[in-house]
Parts: sequence; C-alpha cells; structure tokens
Amino acid sequence: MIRPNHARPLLPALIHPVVKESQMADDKPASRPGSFENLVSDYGAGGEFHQHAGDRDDRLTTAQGVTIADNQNSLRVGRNGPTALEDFVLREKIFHFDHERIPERVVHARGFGAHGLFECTKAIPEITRAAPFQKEGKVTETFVRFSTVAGSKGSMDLARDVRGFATKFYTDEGNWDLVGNNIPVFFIQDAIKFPDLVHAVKPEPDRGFPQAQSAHDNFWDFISLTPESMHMVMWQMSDRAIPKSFRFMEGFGVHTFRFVNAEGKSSFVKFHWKPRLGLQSVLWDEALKVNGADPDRHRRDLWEAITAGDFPEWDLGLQIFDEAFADRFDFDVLDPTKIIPEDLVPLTIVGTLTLDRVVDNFFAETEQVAFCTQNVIPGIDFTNDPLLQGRNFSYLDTQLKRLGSPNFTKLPINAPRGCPVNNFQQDGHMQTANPKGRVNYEPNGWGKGPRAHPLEGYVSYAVREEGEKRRLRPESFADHYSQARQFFLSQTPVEQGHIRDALVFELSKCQEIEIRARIVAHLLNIDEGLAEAVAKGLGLAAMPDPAPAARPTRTDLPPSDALSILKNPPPSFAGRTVGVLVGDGVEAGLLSELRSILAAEGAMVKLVAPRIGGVTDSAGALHPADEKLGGGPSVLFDAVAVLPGAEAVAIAANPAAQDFLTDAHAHCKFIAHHGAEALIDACALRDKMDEGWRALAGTSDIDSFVAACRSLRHWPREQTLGGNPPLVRTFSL
Ligand code: HDE
Repeated sequence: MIRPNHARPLLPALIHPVVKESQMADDKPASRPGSFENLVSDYGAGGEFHQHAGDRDDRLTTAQGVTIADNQNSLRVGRNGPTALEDFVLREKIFHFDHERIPERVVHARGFGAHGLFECTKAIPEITRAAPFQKEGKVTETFVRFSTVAGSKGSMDLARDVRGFATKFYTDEGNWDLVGNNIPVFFIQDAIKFPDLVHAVKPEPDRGFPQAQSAHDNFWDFISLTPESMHMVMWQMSDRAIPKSFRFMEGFGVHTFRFVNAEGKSSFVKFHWKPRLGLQSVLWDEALKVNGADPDRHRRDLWEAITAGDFPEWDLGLQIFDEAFADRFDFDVLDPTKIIPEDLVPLTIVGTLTLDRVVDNFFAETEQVAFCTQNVIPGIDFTNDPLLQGRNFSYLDTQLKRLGSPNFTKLPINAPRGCPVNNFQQDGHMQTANPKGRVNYEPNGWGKGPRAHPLEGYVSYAVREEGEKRRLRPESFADHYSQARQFFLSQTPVEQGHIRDALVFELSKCQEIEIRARIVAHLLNIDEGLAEAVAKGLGLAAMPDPAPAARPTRTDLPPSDALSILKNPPPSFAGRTVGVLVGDGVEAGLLSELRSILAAEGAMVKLVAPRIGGVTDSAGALHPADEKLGGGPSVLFDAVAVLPGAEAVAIAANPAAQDFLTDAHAHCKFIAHHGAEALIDACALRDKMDEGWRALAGTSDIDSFVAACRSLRHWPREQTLGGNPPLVRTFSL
C-alpha cells in the first residue's frame, strides 16, 4: 500500500547506532524478529550511518517489491571476503543505475520545462476550428520547454545561441506541439542541410571542442558557404542570442502554417509569443561571467520566479494572411529564412500563456517530453515549407531513438489529457496500455472498438499539387541579403554595435583568415559600414570583394521597430532584481524603504553581504543574506545598490566588492549608493559617475532610482567605456 505523504523530520526517528566490533557475529540468522535494537549486531564496526523505516515511513524495496533490510552493505562472505553474486539487492540497484541515462537530444539537449495554461482571449472560429481558439476564456493545459541548441545537456545557459521555445498544448482534440525558437527565421531553407549545420556548430569531431559555441572555424566555414543563413546570422549575432532569461524572450513558430476553419476554408498563419515582461538581454561580457557565476542561470530564474508565484506570461500573436497576400509579398512565405514584418501583417493577439507550475521531476517531465512538429490537431495544418516537411519526419524518429520505444506517447508528460486515446496500436517495448479482449483490428465484425469519424476527425487541407519531381530550390528563395539588411537597419546604434562586436568576437576565434574574409564578403552585401567595422575589428589586411549574390540586395525595405529589443522596452521594472551590497550597520530605514518601493514595482531585492548569515542593520535587526559577497556578482542582477554601512572600509578593500561595482558600471547598470565613497574610490569610479548613478538619502531618491531602472540600462555610458563606440549611422550599399 502506498502511504500518503506526511511531514517528515529532517532525520527520521530511527537512526541506527553503529555497534562495536566485539558485538559482530559472522553467522546471524536470516530473519530476525524483535526490535531494531536486537539487530544491531548484524552490522560491522565500519561506522556507517543507517536510517530505518519507522511506523509511518515507506519501506525501501527492490523493484520487485521486496523490503530491503540494509541499504549500506553488500552481501559479503566473511568480514573481508568477496561479495556474493547472489546479492540481488546490490545487482538490481547497480543494474538500474547503469541504465539511468537516455541519449540526450541531438540538438536542444540543454533545456528546462514548466507547466502552464493557455487562455483564449479572442475566439477565432471563423479562421480555424482548432480547439484552443474556439471560445473566449477557454483554458488549455500546456507544457513548455525552453532550450539552447548547440550545447550538451550539461552546458551553460548563457551560450550565444538560439533558444528553443517548444509548447505542447493538451487540447480537447489531441496534442498540438508548437515547436518554435526565440528567433523567427532559421539558418537553412531545406531540411536536407540540417545535419551539416548541426555537425558544423557542434564540437569539432577530431578534438571534441568547443562546447556550446559557434565561435570556431567549422561553424563559420559552413556559414560562409551558405548565403541563405545570412539573415539568421544577423539575429544570432544580436543580443537576441543572449537573453537575460527565458521570461524576457519572444517565441516564434518560424514556418508559415495553415489554419483551416469548420467550412474547410484555409488561411496562412505565423505564430508569435510576446513576453508580458518585455524583451531583455545581457551584454556579452555579462554572459561570459554569468556562465561562471551561475551556469544554471536561466533555469534557476524560471524556477525561482514560478515558485515565488511570479508567473511569467506570454501573449500569443498571430499573423494571419491569405494566398493573395502571399502572392504579392516580396518574399516566399514558405521560405523559413524570411519574416513577414509586423508592419505589413500586424499581430492579432488571441490568448495568453501563463507558466504557473514547476515540474515535480526533471527527468520524467523536462527530459522525457517529446515534441513533434507532426502533432497537429483539426484546424491546424502544414505548408510546403521544405524545412517544416523535413522536421515532420525528424521529430518522431528522434523520439524513438531517445525514449527507446514507440510507446513514448504513453508517458504522462506526452499523453493527451483533454481527450481519450483509442486505437489498435499494441505491444512494443514498455507497453502499458494494451486493450482487453479479442478485437485488435478494424474493420471488425464484433461490433467493438473505436471507429474513424469523417466529420470530426483530422482532415488534411486539400491543396492542389502538381509539378515535376526534382531537387530544386525555387527562385523565390534566392534573395539572401535584403532581410538581413532590414534587420540590421532596424536596430538602435547600440544594438548595431553589439552585432559588430559579436561578429568580431566570433570570427576572432576562427583560425583561418580565409573564413573571416568570406564572412566579411557576405557582410558587404548587407551593410558596407558593418562590413568595414568588422574588417577593422579583425584587422583584416585587405577588404574582400562582396560575395556573389544570386539576387542583388534590396535597399528599399523599411526598418521595422518590432525587430529591435531596445525599441521595445519593458512596461516597468517588474520581474527584475536589484542586488544590494550591504554591510553591518546598514541604515535600517533606507533598506526597508528600498525593499518596499521595489516590492510595489513588482521587483525583488537580493542581499549580498560579507557573510551569508547576514548583517545587522542600524536598528539592530538581522537581515540574512541571499548571497555571500563573491558568490553573488553584480552580473546576476538588473541593477545594484551599494549600502555598506559601518563596514564601508572593509568592503572597499574586498576585491569581490570592487568587481561587483566595477562590473555594474561597465555593464551600464543603474547604481544606487549610500555611504559607499570608499568603494567608489577603490574602483576609481568617482569621476565616471553619470546619470545612471543615484545617491540615496531618502524616499524620493529611491523613487527616482526605481523609475530610472525601468529603462534597464544607462546606455549612454557605453560610449564612455573605452570599447568600440556604437555604430551611429546607417549605411548604404
Ligand atoms: Fe528542431 N529538432 N529541427 N528546429 N527543434 C529537435 O527533436 C530538426 C528546427 C526545435 O524542447 C530534435 O526532440 C530538423 C527549427 C526545438 O524537446 C530533432 C530541423 C526550429 C527543439 C530536431 C530542425 C526548431 C528541437 C532534437 C530542420 C524552430 C527542442 C530533439 C529541418 C522552428 C524541443 C528532439 C524540446 C529539437 C530536428 C529545425 C526548434 C532532432 C531536422 C527551424 C525548440 O528532431
């Protein structure tokens, strides 16, 4: 019988004392009635620690349900003798352990999932008959897994990479998986190139490195010979590829999909997730440091936000358009390296996704969740995007490899929840749902079993297809540069500078000069100024000729504000965190005002102190620290406050405190300070204090600090830091 959970003390009631060697006997009877105390002589004098089940504890058993008597010692012949092969308790335990790992995902191995709800806020039955969109207020259960692409399961969260944003909707009409990314385009146009792309970005096969990085020769060699990737490269080199956390990034279905309504009328659709908290990214130097300070940053952030009840939300926006728009659009809507600017087809917001529950078990849920692009429901259909068509094969195939059985659909995280599952699929590894009775086929004359339903079942949209069977890339896919240029020109000068710096960084890690030059040759087709700046940053000896282009770059595409992060600032400082460096004697009133004003804003405070036990404020109250100084660098926070109190001098001499402040300044963060002159001087920052620095004396100063924090960073400072200045002009070809 499974006992209901009950609160347990940290150590269970029965902790067995270890017996003296003199009490030990070699030949004890196999079963021993009586109290635990009578049994202690079974154990040797090795001093190991035993925990025994009390009346209210579950008993430890083998997988066969046999209660285990001793979980510390294997069965040995004699005191120092060999281990007996018959020890099934040992063998079963080790056998299972040996098989704990399943193959990690070939891409998107590192991920983190959470449960949520999707609520329809605008019904669109006239556009699609898909269940989640039929009625305002309709709620559909979801599971979302965010991921990086290139790194292994144990790689760090802040790699420069695309982020996966995969959502499983457990709808009333079956599971629908929207397996998207945080970037709306992709590197390649045809699925047949995917293995090459992934081989190129993953660790190089001879040396097995670099891990979770695109900054190496193989990746850029491949890219330099794949002009269709140029649009995606602009996004990947932008700050989109180093998001602050999952909560502050967009999601995109990437491909054009089809919606079909109850009358069988079809529309095209592109899916966009818009984070309610706005977009936010880190700086590259921050990413490098966060990877060291907290390699689990993104998963920890999501876990902490959800467990604190600060549930992240995304609005689902749709770009809905018809064949007529597709025909007059400048690019092919089936080409996954192109976007449709929101200015051309604005988003219709139809619902909100709220992530409100962390997983109970990482392996069972996050690891075993199996997304498949082929999982669609009535009302949603595919298009002929050749990347999507290839994905429809790949995902089912990979789940079989990874989860080991076609019965992965029976795992609770993958099983439909909103509707019954009835079919004649049977057997296979780990089958748990074979039907009872004689009938396992259809049609059958027994009058039993599920039957197809032509009216309510899934019907593919009847597209008329014709043409020669050939391997060809249509001309409508041939423009590889125009939207890359449009993306670049849509960025603020600060963001353009980051793209330049990212390209210089990545290419500086390529040892082949030829590869660097080939990329600059492509950049010349995007923006001459960018190409020149990158060539200069690399110290390229001579400017290459522009790469041959199948189509000349269009210079008439208007910039689109929706493509920039900084042109879409967050509505408030909510969801963000201020790291407060405190020492003993910190002024009590100031700290409590800071806490309450930030709480009213929906933001959090984390205290960083010389000792994790905390500090005592000027009124004698103890404040436990969240991080010990050195363990909580300022890169982990959105803004900082330095309130060293009576420990100002000691803190000023502490290198970790100096890094805390120097980095906060270098990363353009807003900095509040009180009594921190010694530290400011130790960091030689007195002359550099700008508008982003706020001296705190009273409540009004705190108000103005928090108001400033809403813009997240004091960008003008970036120009004063001695690095590369932002690109302040837009360039023509
Ligand atoms: Fe994936 N992709 N992909 N992909 N993908 C996988 O499926 C694949 C592509 C995406 O959190 C794999 O279960 C091919 C685009 C996400 O579990 C695999 C092609 C987009 C996830 C696979 C693409 C994505 C994956 C590996 C080119 C954005 C993680 C493990 C034709 C729209 C899902 C797995 C999760 C995972 C194949 C391109 C998104 C091998 C062949 C474009 C978010 O099946």
